[in-house]
This record gives sequence, C-alpha cells and structure tokens, in this order.
Amino acid sequence: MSIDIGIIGLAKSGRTTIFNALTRGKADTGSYTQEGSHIGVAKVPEPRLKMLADMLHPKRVVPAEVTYIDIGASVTDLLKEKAVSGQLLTQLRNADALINVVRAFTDESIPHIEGSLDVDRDIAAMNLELAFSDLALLERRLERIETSLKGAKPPERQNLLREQEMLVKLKTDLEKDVPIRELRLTTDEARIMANYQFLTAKPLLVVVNIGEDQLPQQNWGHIIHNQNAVLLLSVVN
Ligand SMILES: Nc1nc2c(ncn2[C@@H]2O[C@H](COP(=O)(O)OP(=O)(O)OP(=O)(O)O)[C@@H](O)[C@H]2O)c(=O)[nH]1
Ligand SMILES: [Mg+2]
Repeated sequence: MSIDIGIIGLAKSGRTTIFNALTRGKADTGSYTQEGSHIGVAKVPEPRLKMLADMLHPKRVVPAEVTYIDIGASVTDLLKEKAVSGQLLTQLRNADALINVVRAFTDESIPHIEGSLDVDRDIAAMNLELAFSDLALLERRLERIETSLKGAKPPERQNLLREQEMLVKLKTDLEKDVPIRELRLTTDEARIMANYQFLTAKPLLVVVNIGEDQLPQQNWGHIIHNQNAVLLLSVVN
C-alpha cells in the first residue's frame, strides 16, 4: 500500500526542509527550482506488522509506504499555471493528500516572499489557489458537457445532465470558498467526483513551520480553531 502526499506552500516556506525531515532525505534546500520536484519514500513504522510476521512467517514483509512529493515551485497562480508547470500540476492532482507548509519562523536573512509574515494570510491564499484551480477544471468540464449534450442520445444524455447538475452545485460552493472536502456528497455524487482530481477534495494538513523559539510565545489557538488539521512543526537541522 502506498499513498502519495504533495507538499505545497509559498516559496521559502520550508517545504524542502520538511520534506527532508519526513523522508530523511538530503534534497537541496537552497535554490528555487522551476522544474522537477523532489520525490521521497518513507516506510510507515507499524509494530503490528512485525508481530504478524513473527506469527505467520510470510516470505516477504512490505510495510506501508508514503511517497512525499516536494513540488519544486511556489504553488501560487495555479490557475494561470504561471508558477506551476503542467507536469507539476499533474503531480499535485495525482496526490492522495496535500500538506500546505506555511512559514511562521522569523529569519532576517530569508526574505518572506510576500514581504511580511502572516500565517493566516498565507493559509487563505493557498486555499484560494486550490479553489481557483478546481474552478478552472470545473469550467473546462462544463464546457465539454455542453458540447457533448448537443448530440447525446437518451441514456448518455441523462448521465451528462446529472454530472452537469452536480458540477454546477460544486461550482456554487467553491465560489463561496467552501472546499469540496467539506461538502456532504451523496454516494452518487461521490462516484462521479472520483473521476476528477479536485485539489480541494483532497485531505489537507496545514503545517505551520515555526522556529524553535516560537512555540511557547505565540498564540496559535485561532489558527488551530479555524483549520481542520494543523500541525505546528519546528524542524531542527
Ligand atoms: N530560521 C529558520 N530557517 C528555516 C526554517 N525552516 C526552513 N528554514 C530555512 O529557510 C530557507 C527555505 O527553506 P526551504 O526548506 O528550502 O523552503 P522551500 O519552501 O523548499 O523553498 P524553495 O523551494 O526554495 O522555494 C532555507 O534556508 C531553510 O534552511 C526554520 O524553522 N527556521
Ligand atoms: Mg524547496
């Protein structure tokens, strides 16, 4: 079993540092790479696996794996696909879950890409990018449905109309800033949805990259309160 997790975030937020910590890798944290991303596999330690292996003596024991993908570019302007090349976007769309790394550490020698430190702003900006990207995908699909409907015969026509209805509903929610993962879909809707790779449908963990010194001083309560899943992380090099 393997799951793929895409690590996203603004430039210089600490994605590669966290990728290295997760995969015990040594990827270069220095430069901003437009092309290519770091890919690393971590085996998930599972004590019960050893217990089972001792009992059953299988020929091979394969622990579950998590593949982390450190997207090489700043994941902004997804919609315009300016910062993210088509290939990187595909990697993101193929991921099972996303980690959004947000910078909270202070370091004068590393300028913040947005000019100032603001964790809430950066979380919101990334959520907006993901929603924009999904809206673009949605609109492309709706256009194609419109075209297909012109020549469609009854059974296919019904399916197309149902899909269209669902996509229009999703669109309304996305435009209201509701990510797809928060919607309650019917089984039928979930089945249609599985054909897409919407970014806001994926589980999302927000990792707030704090400096070692910041945990006791700051009030992170409101961020933890506002997000579904947050991890405050301090990676010591
Ligand atoms: N002081 C401090 N520096 C950090 C921390 N986390 C990362 N850095 C530094 O910040 C810089 C950027 O970190 P990276 O891990 O390369 O961040 P990134 O998001 O992968 O950056 P790019 O891929 O270059 O856009 C590096 O020089 C890191 O050593 C931290 O918690 N505290
Ligand atoms: Mg990096």
